[in-house]
This record gives sequence, structure tokens and C-alpha cells, in this order.
Amino acid sequence: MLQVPFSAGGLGKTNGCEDAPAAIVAAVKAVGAREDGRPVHAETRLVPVDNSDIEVSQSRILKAAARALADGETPVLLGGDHSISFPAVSALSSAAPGCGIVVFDAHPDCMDDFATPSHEGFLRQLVDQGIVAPSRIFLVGIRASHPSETAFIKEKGIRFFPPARIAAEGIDAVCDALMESLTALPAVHVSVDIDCVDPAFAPATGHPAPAGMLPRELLHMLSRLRHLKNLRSFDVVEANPRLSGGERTVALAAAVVRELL
Ligand SMILES: [Mn+2]
Repeated sequence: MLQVPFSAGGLGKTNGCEDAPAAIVAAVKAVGAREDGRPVHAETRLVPVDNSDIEVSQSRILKAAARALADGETPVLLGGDHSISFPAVSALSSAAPGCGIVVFDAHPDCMDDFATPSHEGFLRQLVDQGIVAPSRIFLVGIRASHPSETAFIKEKGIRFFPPARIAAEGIDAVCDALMESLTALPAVHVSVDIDCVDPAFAPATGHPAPAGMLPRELLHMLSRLRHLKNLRSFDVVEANPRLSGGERTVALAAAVVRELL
């Protein structure tokens, strides 16, 4: 696990997310096994980010992820705000051109940033900078889009699976469709923004959106996705231990991480 205590990509709305990596690691170690009983190895490294310098931090995150990939590891990045996915995916895209990305999130994170990728706009920048083709991006749990984001997603043909579709079609049907698209790709990154889950279960996050996924739905999808042979890296982001309900949000983030290790 790579601890990435970075919150400066949240435009002031994610202060406190820098406390999440250490809290998640502690919660992972406290249980120490996946739900099926298999022990998890909670080896961690700290990525030396600087919360007063976004660009320096992003380049250090990229370097850490690239090194892990080069060493044949499957990096699991613990954020931090969602902007850390930009360097994480950039590293995978260099190592495995043509890679895809699955993002579990309440929001599409496709706002127009104009500057360094933020937690609201990292996905748009991955597309606009040609780092990931929109046809290889899959959004799960989306339910709170700005009209400009909806327009961007539709124009680019990015596929998305809102909670309403999961409710109507069933979790396994959605998972089957997703996995069929993913198996052919050279590599896949999975990003879990904890706000994909309903705020009843994960309240301590910067932009909670009602009527989200159930924790069980998320864990079920992840337990299926982890069987893909081309899954090469992960991140878990946007938990904020300083907000109300921080403990149960961190505990859920840790449960997600354990399923991915
Ligand atoms: Mn997000």
C-alpha cells in the first residue's frame, strides 16, 4: 500500500483527507484478513507529498506508482483526495498503453479545471490530455453530475452505471457487462471514491450524495473485479476522518482496501 496523505487537490473542501491513509492502514491491520478469511499483507510505504505544492506532489505520486508497477507490484494508493488518481492512472498508462479505468464515484469528476487536475476534474484531464481513451472509462455509482459534466460524458461516449441501473438490472448483470468490456484491455486501474457509497454508511466525505450504493454492492463488485487478470492498480480516496462519522467511513474504506490486497 502506498500512503498518499494529500488533500490539496480538493480546492479547500477536502482538508483532513490527509489523515485518512494512516487511519485506513490501522483499520486494515486491526482486522488483518479479507472477508473470506485470507490474510492480507499490510506492507506500507509513504509517498512524500507536499500539501503546499500540487505539481511536486503529483510527480512524486506518479514516480511511486511507476516504480511499484515496474517492480511487478499491484499498487494500492490510499488517499487523500481524488486528484491522486491522475498521477496513478498516468503511471499505469505509461506502463501499459491502452489501459482502462473503472471509477466508483457519486460524481463524474469531469469539471473543467483549467489548471492542475483537481478532485473535481481529474477524469476530464485524463481524457483531454489523451492519457486514457474515453471508450476505456467506466463510471459506477454516478448520481450527482453538473450539467457540463453530463454533456462531457455523453459527447465523449464514456459509459456509466448509475445506482438506478444497478437497482433495475441487478448487481451481477451490471458486473457482467462491465467485466466483458474490461477483459480485453491490456491493464485496468480501479479507483474507489468512498462517496460512491450511500452517506448513511460513508458520511465523512467532502461531497456526500444521497441514494448511493450499498457497501455490500461495492464489496461484491470489487470481489468479482479482483479476479480480472489485467487488474494492475487501485486507489481508495476521499474518506475524511475529521468529519462527523469519520470512524465508520474509515472502517468501510479499510474493508474495501482489504478486498483489494
Ligand atoms: Mn471523486
